[in-house]
Amino acid sequence: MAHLDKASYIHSCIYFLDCRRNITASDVIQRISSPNYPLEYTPNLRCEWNIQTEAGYQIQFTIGDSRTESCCDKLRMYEGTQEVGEFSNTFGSENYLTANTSLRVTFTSDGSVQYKGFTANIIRVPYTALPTIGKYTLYIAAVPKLGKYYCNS
Ligand SMILES: [Ca+2]
Repeated sequence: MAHLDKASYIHSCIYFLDCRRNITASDVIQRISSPNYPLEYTPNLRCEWNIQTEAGYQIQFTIGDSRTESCCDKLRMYEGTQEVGEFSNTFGSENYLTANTSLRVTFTSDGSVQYKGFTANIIRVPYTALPTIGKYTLYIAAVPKLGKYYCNS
């Protein structure tokens, strides 16, 4: 991966289109990962997974053994327009439960330095109301630290 000629760039453009997927979370675990995992992903990736489940369920997203270039290659998670997680460098074993029925996951890489990337398991779980204190609903945030609570206002 040290040297890229024009042909390699053309190939990565094709890959760019191939790594967008729609997933319906079910009772069976589904696994997603960066292209080639656990071998090096390719440069210039713009991958996206749109995960849905039906009403009455939440999506459980569990990240496995992962490594990316800390500055420039990132796994991000969104609920609607709100970013709920961002990971790079060495990570894994994070567990995120959505507040709603959809989750968008992106993986992006820049033009140089690749590692093995990320892997994650997806399953749906029956919806459980989040705990509340007064008018605040508690969310368990995926970042920056597991087990830390943030309140919406
Ligand atoms: Ca990179």
